[in-house]
Amino acid sequence: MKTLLKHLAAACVVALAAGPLQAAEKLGYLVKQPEEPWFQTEWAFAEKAGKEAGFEVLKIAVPDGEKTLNAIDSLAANGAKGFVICTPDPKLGPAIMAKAKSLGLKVVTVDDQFVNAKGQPMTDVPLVMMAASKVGERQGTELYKEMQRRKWKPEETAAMVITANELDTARRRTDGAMAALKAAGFPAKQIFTVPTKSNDIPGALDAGNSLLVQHPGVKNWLVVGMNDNTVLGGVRATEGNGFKAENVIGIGINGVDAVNELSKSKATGFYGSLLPSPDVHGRTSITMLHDWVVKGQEPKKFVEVTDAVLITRDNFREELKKKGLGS
Ligand code: FCA
Repeated sequence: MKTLLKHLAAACVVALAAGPLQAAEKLGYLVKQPEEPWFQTEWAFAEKAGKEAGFEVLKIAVPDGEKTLNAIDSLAANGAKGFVICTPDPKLGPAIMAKAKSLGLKVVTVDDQFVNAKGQPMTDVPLVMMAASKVGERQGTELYKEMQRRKWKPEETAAMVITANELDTARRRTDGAMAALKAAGFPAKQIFTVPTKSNDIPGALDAGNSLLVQHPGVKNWLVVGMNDNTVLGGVRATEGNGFKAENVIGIGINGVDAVNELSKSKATGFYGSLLPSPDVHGRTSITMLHDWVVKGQEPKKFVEVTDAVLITRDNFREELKKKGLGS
């Protein structure tokens, strides 16, 4: 009898120990703009990583601060131990961290870095992001190259730069593009900036329109912005103001958000896009979080994802496929 009880007790201990290990870990993945293929790609690759390693990814759209804080509550109520987030507003950083801490959730940021009340980057929170300045510089270099290929005269050409300077990654990209244009020899006085009110096509279209009316007499336009939608908005503005595709060169950033445009039967002023690695962002950020939650392995504070490839109408299907992003 005694031995039987001993065995039973031992079995209970084993079952108890095994219990929590059997339940698949739940981790959140919160993104500010789920309508962008960029974020859909991050989600898809985070889910893939989850399937492979046996955890569940709870995908939540967080377009504003209220939805973000509610999402964190509901993650905790559902037993999640942490989340990856691309915040709708970097200034929400302290509120997000306070809430996560109070609920015992771990946080990894992706793409957009949190800032504190003084506007300084919260470098203590792990971050996975693209090499923003480098990608921006590449955008400027490629624009200049294409302009030369078309034999445009610099004095007949201007650059429309649609900015979103409150977002650090955006500011670094457009600053990088302007620096590269100037370094290549593009006249600084023909580079014009305009801020966008929202990081989408309608916002950038408005910004582009207001810039164009201020600079009549320009024959050719280069269009710079922090991502594909911003550049698409700028290109739409040139179209609305009577510019033909051959007089406009727009190069976006994200790549996956440019597929519809590059698939159009006729070329537009949107010449191409720099495609970084949304797949790597999704997989790396969620894996760092998972290792932290499950193995107690502290993530690196900063992971920069480099290398971007220029996709155009000529090569986009092939290049997307190479990265496992083709349809
Ligand atoms: C920011 C932009 C996105 C994407 C991401 C990497 O969050 O808004 O479009 O470029 O950085």
